[in-house]
Amino acid sequence: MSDPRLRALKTDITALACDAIVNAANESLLGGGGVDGAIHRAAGRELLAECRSLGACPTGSARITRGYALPARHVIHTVGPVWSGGDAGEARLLASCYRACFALAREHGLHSLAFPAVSCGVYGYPLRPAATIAVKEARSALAANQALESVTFACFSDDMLAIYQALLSAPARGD
Ligand code: AR6
Repeated sequence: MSDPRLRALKTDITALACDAIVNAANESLLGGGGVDGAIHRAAGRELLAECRSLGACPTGSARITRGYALPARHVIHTVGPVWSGGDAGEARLLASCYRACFALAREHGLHSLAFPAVSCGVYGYPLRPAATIAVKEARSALAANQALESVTFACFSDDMLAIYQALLSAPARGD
C-alpha cells in the first residue's frame, strides 16, 4: 500500500513551499549548475553567504541553512556521489545522503520535505536505481518519524516522474 505522505510531482523544486527543500550540492557548498544553481538563484545571495560559513560538506552528508527568498523555510544541502560504474560505493553514499537529510529534518522538527533526484544530473547516477534508493529511504524515515507529514519527489522530467510513480505504487520491499 502506498504511503499517502509520499508523492512524486513534476515540478521545479524551487517553487515548493515546504519546511525544507533538498539541494543536490557539491562538497564546496558554494553553488553550481542544475538544481543547485536554480536554488541559489531563487534564494538570493544570502544563501551563498550562509553556505560559505559552513565550510565543506563530504559526499554522503548534509547541512541545513535557511531558505531566504525561497518559499521553503530551509534548504538541506546534500552531496551525492558521482556515478563511476556502481562499484565505488555509490549506492551506500546515495542512501547516506537521504538518511542525513531525514536526520536533519527530525533534529529540526521539520514536517514537510522535497527532494530532487540527487546525483541524477551532472553526477550521472542512473535514474531507476537512484529513485529506488530514494523511495526506500523515504519509506524508512516515514515509518520511524510520525512527525514527518509529507515527502515530495520533485521530478524535472516525465521519465523521472514515471519512474517514481511506478516505485510509489509498488508495495514496499523488505530489503
Ligand atoms: N527542480 C527539480 N529538479 C531539478 C531542477 C529543479 N529546478 N533542476 C535540475 N533538476 P543535478 P547532481 C534535476 O545536476 O547530479 C551541480 O552543479 C535534474 O534534472 O542538479 O547531484 C552541483 O553544484 C536531475 O534529475 O545534481 C554539483 O556540482 C536532478 O535534479 C552537481 O551539479 C539532479 O541533477 C551535482 O550533480
